[in-house]
Amino acid sequence: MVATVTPLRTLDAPLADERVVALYKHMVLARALDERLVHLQKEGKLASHLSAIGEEATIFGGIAALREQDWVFHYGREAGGALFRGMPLASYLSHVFGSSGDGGKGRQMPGTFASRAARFASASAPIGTQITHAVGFAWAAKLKKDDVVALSCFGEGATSSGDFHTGLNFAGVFKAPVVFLCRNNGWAISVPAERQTAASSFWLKGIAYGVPGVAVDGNDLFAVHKAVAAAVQRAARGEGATLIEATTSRKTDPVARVKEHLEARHLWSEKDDAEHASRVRAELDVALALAQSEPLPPRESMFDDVYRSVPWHLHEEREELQKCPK
Ligand SMILES: Cc1ncc(C[n+]2csc(CCOP(=O)(O)OP(=O)(O)O)c2C)c(N)n1
Repeated sequence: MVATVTPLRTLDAPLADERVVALYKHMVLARALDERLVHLQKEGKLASHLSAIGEEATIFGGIAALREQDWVFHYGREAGGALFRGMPLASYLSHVFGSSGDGGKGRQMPGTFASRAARFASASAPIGTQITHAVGFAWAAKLKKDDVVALSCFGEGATSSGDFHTGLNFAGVFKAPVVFLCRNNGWAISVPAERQTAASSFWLKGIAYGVPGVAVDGNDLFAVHKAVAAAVQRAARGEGATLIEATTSRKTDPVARVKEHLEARHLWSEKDDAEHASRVRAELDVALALAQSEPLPPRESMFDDVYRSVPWHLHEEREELQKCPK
């Protein structure tokens, strides 16, 4: 578990008071939500859960640096950032439990949600696919002359995928307005970062593609924000993509660091913290109970949305399914 608190390195460039307080409140919500979902997964009530515990500074710093019109191509750990950008908690939880309230009709792996409200594109389970998705989206926006930047979030393990190379090469050649945010937490399940590459770091992998690389302390909310905001501005000016490597370490709690920072700015107190924590607990109690009591989508809905006119053999299968006991 995360424990130590070390000072942030970018106190010289803080965000506006209300913005940091709002970010902190959402980081606390994300942490509490993660802790609850990890427990539910261990109890067998959830198929899987991609937790962001200890990695909130990279996720929130990156996502908060976007402009309203920008889109996120996420990995699955960025749910807290989606809530911060306006995805309703109820929609996220319906997705997680695959219930009838889920916009994806319960078909996607928990965590691979989409949200138009938050401008989050649907994620896919294969590692790295959100890199090429983001580049294609950004390239299309450029062709249409839309002022939109795509943020692609992935772990260092994804840099060994074919999509990483294809995506960075294309973005480099065509100057697609995309920001690659690589969260280096040292591990891809059981594979250590040094087995992903013989290079000395991940940020420098951009250089060969003509994509500048930036290294940042991934446990520092403001440092990540600053790096991503600069990359977004660069992309929006038509100068192309940036690869940011944000190194996270579970030894430094990014949420506690922001709390300490807020206290130093006299924007937050222990009393505020206790009150916020109890509000979050109550909100999660209600939302989790509601999501778990929702019915599942009707079984026969699995035949919907794929074909404009459903072929005869799927009609037959649907009828057969309906005759089976539920
Ligand atoms: C193409 C592909 N290979 C393997 C997997 C299995 N898998 C799921 S998560 C994961 C590790 C990803 O590590 P990283 O990209 O570093 O992100 P992290 O989970 O550490 O945040 C792997 C190998 C997968 N989903 N897709």
